[in-house]
Amino acid sequence: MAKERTLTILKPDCVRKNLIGEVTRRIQEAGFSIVAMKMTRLTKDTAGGFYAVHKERPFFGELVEFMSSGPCVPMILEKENAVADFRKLIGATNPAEADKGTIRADFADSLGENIIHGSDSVENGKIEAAYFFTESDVVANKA
Ligand code: 3AN
Repeated sequence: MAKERTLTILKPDCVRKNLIGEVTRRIQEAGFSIVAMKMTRLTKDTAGGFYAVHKERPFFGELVEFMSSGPCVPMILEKENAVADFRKLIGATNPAEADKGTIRADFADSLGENIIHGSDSVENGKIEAAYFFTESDVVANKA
């Protein structure tokens, strides 16, 4: 199977709870390679653009507030079947419905503040990665 890339964000609640290390450890233990990573803070505009598909939803304002409320840690991850395997590792959007042992089941407080993002397709992963990284930020490209 060919290698795939997915975009994750350790969200502001993950950073506030001092869980960057633990969540990153789980990601690496599950076989994902980190090929780009940084700590940054989204503006309301950038957060709104990132979640533009949810613009009409009632929770959009809350989501933008939360995602711009503090630093976050985006990463590009690489692995075979990365998109689906990563969604499995993080668990359902609502932590109350997430399988036992998933990152969201173990660490997230609520549907709105659910610790971590994972792309839902390779195509969206590329679009999302462009919010944070240029191709030259990806270590695999630097021989
Ligand atoms: P996922 O991040 O699991 O792909 P999406 O794309 O459906 O989930 O939702 C994007 C983000 O919007 C979620 N991570 C969550 O924080 C937030 N969200 C989704 N649904 C709700 C909701 N009903 N109320 C509050 N926040 C929500």
